[in-house]
Amino acid sequence: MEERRAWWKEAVVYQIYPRSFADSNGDGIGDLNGITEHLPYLRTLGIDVIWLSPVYRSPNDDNGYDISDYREIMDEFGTMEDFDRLLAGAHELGMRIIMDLVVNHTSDEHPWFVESRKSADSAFRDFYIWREPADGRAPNNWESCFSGSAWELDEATGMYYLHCFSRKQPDLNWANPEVREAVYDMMEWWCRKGIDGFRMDAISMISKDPEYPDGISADGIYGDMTPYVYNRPEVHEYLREMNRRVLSRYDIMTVGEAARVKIDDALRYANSGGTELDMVFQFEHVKSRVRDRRAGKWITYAPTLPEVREILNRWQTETEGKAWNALFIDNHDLPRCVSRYGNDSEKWRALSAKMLATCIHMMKGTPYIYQGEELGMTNRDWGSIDDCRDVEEINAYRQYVEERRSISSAEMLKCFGEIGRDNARTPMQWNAGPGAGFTEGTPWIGLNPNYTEINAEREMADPDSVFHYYRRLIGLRHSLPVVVYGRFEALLTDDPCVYAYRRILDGSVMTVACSWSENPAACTLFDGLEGRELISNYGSHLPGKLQPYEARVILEEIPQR
Ligand code: TEU
Ligand code: CA
Repeated sequence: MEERRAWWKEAVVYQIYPRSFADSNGDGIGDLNGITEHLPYLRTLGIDVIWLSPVYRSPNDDNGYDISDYREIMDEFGTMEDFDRLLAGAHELGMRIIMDLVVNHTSDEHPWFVESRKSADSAFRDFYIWREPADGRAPNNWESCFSGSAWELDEATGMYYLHCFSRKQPDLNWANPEVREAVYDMMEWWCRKGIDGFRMDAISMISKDPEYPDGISADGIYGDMTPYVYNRPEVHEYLREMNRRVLSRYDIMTVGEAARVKIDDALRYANSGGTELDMVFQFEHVKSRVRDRRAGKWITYAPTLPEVREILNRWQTETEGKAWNALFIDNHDLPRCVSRYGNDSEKWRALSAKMLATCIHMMKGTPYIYQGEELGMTNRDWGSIDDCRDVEEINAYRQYVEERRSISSAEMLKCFGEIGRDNARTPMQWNAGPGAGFTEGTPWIGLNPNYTEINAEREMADPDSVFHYYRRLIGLRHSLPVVVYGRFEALLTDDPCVYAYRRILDGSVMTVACSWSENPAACTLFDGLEGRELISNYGSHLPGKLQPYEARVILEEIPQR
């Protein structure tokens, strides 16, 4: 089936976590002017769209994902004038900017909530989700994503409010049409400013089961809210309404963060009729199915090639012609991909980072690069809880190490080193100078000490670097329609080491093979294959096998009758 063309299908997106990207004034915190200064870097890389993690006014309980004013810029990040300059600067260089839309919840310091909590008959009471206590306790057993109960008792009225994330992130009540109108107004305000789209935070969670039933409990204390919070049927109604009211009236792109989404639901969210969103992030391939029960999600297990491949192949194949994919293995909530799926030792880091990039970027969908991924930035060690900054990590440490004592401090810190969100939030490594070129002051979160070796300045000067490899991958997507629109066909689906697939468009057949192994792996796909090598992380090849972490892409042009 012929795929309908769209600019956002042809684009490569780069995610910026502003707090950790570039500090222009020496206070140790990244800011908008820091981003503006580095726009030429992003232009050189070749990206088309910047996704800005939240820059709105926020008390920063969750680094901007707790918003107290949707129409102001966070003081530490600069001013609205700085934002306007950033937007204009990006547009001048041919890049677009999409904003993070965080509307599952606000900050408890947002005026809506300040009013809402004052009394049970406040005009804003129904903007949030309030319930009476049940037998003197929380209304149900739901556990928040950030540990502890998802309900917080509020003194003023003796009632509980729901917070799926931290207690400073009360959930908005989407069943209330006034809430929806207020959100659409705000979105419209940003669209009129000229922004180019939205990444929608936790959008699969905006509707809740009005019965608020207890969830199944694994630890006998808290219960799982998943069936009552995620991907409920009303979400699609709300999104169709949002689409009619706002999205369809602007030339923008939208991507929903759809935690726990299955393909069936994604086919609705990202339907090719365009009645909801353009695409969604699904998380099956980055979430581990293994749990050891001592500390909730906190484990050190890394997913294997067969697990990741089964999931991604299924998403590629079952969405074909029906919905568009978002391609990613890194973001601000995940460990660094080279540490988790590749090999971050000195010997293999660059090779395995390039291999993973090839694997993801040659698939069908819109690729997202998370800042520093293009340098092969790695996880770091977390020596002490005092080094950690993430509210999720800090709450989990309190619950499992200090209160329940179900895991030791050392083991928990090891888990943080494997899957903690702070790994993604260490400052961007610009150069080998003090502060890694990120700041002239003291960074708000400790640098990864390897910045003296791994940094943008060094990689830009080295044609063989991870950075230049990403630049070339992006270039291929921009120049070859088969990379964007070609049909996906899985190959070698039982191979223990090699991830292989084909992309096919008219007479173009692109064959991709990536070895996830640090040992040579048998592979005869390329033997006798006539065609042009588009990219590889090795300068020469061996017949019958792939070298450690080797990635190779060959394009055959078959004459059409
Ligand atoms: O994440 C929401 C989400 O779906 C969670 O799965 C989250 O990824 C997980 O708890 C982290 O380990 C979004 C944002 O991406 C995240 O940064 C915010 O903290 C969260 O919403 C609340 O706004
Ligand atoms: Ca700053």
